[in-house]
Amino acid sequence: MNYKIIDMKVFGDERGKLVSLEGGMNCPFEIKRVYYIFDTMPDQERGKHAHKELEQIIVAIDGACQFVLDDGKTREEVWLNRPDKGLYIGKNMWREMRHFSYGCKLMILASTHYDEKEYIRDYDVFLNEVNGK
Ligand code: T46
Repeated sequence: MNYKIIDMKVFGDERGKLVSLEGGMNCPFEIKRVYYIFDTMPDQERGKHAHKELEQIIVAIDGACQFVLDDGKTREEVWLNRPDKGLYIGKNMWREMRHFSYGCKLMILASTHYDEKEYIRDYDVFLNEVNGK
């Protein structure tokens, strides 16, 4: 499975806490894009796609949600619920996001600019890409 949880160093003192992500260091790729997801709803699902090239780190800055990760052979569920844990997802991994807490906020660091052509949004096409060759 081409994903892992990254434990981020927390710089904390009486003023609060701070986490830093740096491309090529604790983030394993150079960061080309940052986007965030907010105003999420518990009954709504997102994702349901894979990427041919994109690598990402996803952080639940606030709240929680569940990721389903699928490499075409195995499915695993991962909860994101801490701002000091990042979910790294590599290439060719199907992802689904669900069970969002109200007001969950996700920050995502991405290795490429946005390119809709690089998405695989059909699960059968994904299975064919990863298993069918
Ligand atoms: C992913 C998960 C975690 C853009 O115009 N630029 C962007 O950088 C992104 C990410 C999206 N968009 C547009 C494309 C759609 O019209 O925003 C709209 C919503 O995107 P999407 O339905 O793909 O959102 P999610 O939450 O299903 O998936 C997103 C990312 O697209 C995806 O790469 O891994 O978050």
